[in-house]
Amino acid sequence: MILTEEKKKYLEDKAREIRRSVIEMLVEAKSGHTAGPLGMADIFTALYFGILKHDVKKPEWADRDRLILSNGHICPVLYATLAEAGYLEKKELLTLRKYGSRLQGHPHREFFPLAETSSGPLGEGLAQAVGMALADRIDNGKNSQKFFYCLMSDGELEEGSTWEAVMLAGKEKPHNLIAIIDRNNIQIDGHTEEVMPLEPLADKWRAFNWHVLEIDGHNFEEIYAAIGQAKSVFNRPTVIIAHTTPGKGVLEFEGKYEWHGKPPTREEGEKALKELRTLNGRLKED
Ligand SMILES: Cc1ncc(C[n+]2csc(CCOP(=O)(O)OP(=O)(O)O)c2C)c(N)n1
Ligand SMILES: [Mg+2]
Repeated sequence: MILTEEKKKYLEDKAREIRRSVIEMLVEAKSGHTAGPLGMADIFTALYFGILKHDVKKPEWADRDRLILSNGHICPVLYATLAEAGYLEKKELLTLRKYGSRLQGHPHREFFPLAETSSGPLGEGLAQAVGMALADRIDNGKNSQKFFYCLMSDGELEEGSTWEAVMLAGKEKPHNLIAIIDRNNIQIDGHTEEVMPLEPLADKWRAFNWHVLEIDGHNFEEIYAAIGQAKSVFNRPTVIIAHTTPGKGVLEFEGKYEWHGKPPTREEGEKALKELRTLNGRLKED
């Protein structure tokens, strides 16, 4: 996977569009989460526009890579990315959280099969991903062509069930499992290190026999390099601790846990959309 300057600019533009969609959806829904979706937009962009093996014409392709979203509340970024990639019409995004919409506030696989799992209750996704990777080992053995990416948050590392899954994967060592943690240091009502300290986080995963990488989750070069490294390790699962800024891209929202579960008002949204036109220093005309 090579990241050229041209591809980097392409990803930056996509990420900006995705952030804009997230804002528009949340304003329209009048409820939902702002910090996590904006903070993870670069990683979702890199995954869907450069890393994941997927095909918009064959969403159910058996050999597609699987993205398991454990922290379901950040699903606006999943929906916006899928729309950007052509899986759904952008206008459908504006039905987020509306009665009868398949775009629920937490993904529901029964209504929306593009989500590989239903999520919302935290601390479950890694166990599901480990199970999927081990089932794939039974089905395909060494011939497996796919990777399982589990996206999870730092807040849900405060759940005991997560560590059971970490322990099982440390034992069974599915090499095609890659966990990516949104290490944004916030959870619902405070900073993780105040609510329930997680550090030394990398050491904890290492102690459970995982291959551990730490990156800046807004740097496409680092995201690409980490995934490349993860794929080249054949005897263990990898965790990528991605340091991110919650609310990334809109100064007013950045770094504040208060934006964990609150949507922008229409006024705040309009201001944010203007600001996002100039993200990465390159003006984008509406
Ligand atoms: C099992 C469970 N307990 C509690 C909640 C309520 N809850 C929703 S989001 C959240 C905060 C989790 O922290 P994190 O995912 O890191 O938040 P973010 O960084 O996205 O703001 C909590 C406690 C939940 N969804 N599931
Ligand atoms: Mg968090």
